Amino acid sequence: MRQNSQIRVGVYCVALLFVVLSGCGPKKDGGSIDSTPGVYPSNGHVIHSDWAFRIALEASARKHPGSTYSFTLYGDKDKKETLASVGGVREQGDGSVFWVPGKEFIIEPNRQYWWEWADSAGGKSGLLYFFAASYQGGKPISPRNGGVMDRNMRNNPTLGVSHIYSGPGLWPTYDFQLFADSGATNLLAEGKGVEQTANANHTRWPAGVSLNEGAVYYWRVRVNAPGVSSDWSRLSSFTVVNVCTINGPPNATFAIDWTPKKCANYLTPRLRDMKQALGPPNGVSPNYSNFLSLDYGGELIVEMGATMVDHPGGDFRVYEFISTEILEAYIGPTEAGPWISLGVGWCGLYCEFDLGLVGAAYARYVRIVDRGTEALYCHETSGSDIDAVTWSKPFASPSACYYPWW
Ligand SMILES: [Ca+2]
Ligand SMILES: [Ca+2]
Repeated sequence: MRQNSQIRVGVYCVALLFVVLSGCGPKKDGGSIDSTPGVYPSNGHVIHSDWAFRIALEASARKHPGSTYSFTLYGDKDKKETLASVGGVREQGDGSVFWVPGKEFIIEPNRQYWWEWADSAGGKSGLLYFFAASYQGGKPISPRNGGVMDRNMRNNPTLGVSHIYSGPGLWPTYDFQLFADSGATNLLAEGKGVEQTANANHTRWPAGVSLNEGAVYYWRVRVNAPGVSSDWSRLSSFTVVNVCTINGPPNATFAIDWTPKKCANYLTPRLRDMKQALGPPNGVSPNYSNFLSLDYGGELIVEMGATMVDHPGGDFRVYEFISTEILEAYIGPTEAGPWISLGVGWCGLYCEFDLGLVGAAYARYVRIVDRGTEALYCHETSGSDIDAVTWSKPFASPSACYYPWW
């Protein structure tokens, strides 16, 4: 019987969010016998909310080669909600033990889980827990790499990161660095331990410096959370410009971020690609493709090719494929907001939105949030199905972006 059921934390998979899950397994220790197993997910850590989720004990069973193991996964710390359980699991050749709950159980992002294991020889864990990360969270998103910063933001520049985890029980922080050079030697501003913005999917950090129009800058971010790699992101570059000098296609051309909710891992894989919302409308039936299913409560942020300028009446359209769904559209001065709502609509083929409704002279960034009820059952096309975001008015003069409107 194991006397010590405390779990060694951080045995492996510490940087799980940035490696392929299947490449992350128990450490092969070459034959040592250890009565205290390491576990995956490591206790208290953030893990990727991938459908390929599994639970593993590291090389613990060699003292009990005939033992079988049971695992139970809970949705609450009081063990009232059993999500999945299994018994009779035998160890692998190297003494480790795995359990894959399988397709009948799917990890939801931004949620805390609890679990425990026991073996037939009397060994058992205490109650363990882990956190499931946001879908592709922890990314530097604003300004995007190769993107722009509106000249009207140059005296109040902000950098934005997507949250690694927005659920209860854990509050990650972020470090930011802004540089004047691509070699990351001329540090202009630094933010350490920046607290995550509550009730949001992104955190914006005000750099507190003034930037020069026409100049190129570089920045990076890192996440402070258990189980998440503390490495810096790759340097992102951006240029400070008058955004009304940017011409281009009359539709969304950059997919900035997609934040699904609990149904993310139920969606058809080809409909989980946010790039399907770029370009002109091209959704096709009967095989349902070329659009992004947002998920109930999910949101998408895109950047337009040419900057949109306010004209009389509606200015841009959100194309929603096949069905009629309810969604809300916003505009903002950066990829991470702050967002200003242009209203909610039931959208069939498309909904049209008017920049002038909120007194906006121009916009480059659009946020679309599904407003369908999250109580509905998850399915393969949960939420609004975004095919395209377009505008149809002629491009205006650079003077339209001379003054901020927000
Ligand atoms: Ca208008
Ligand atoms: Ca499309």
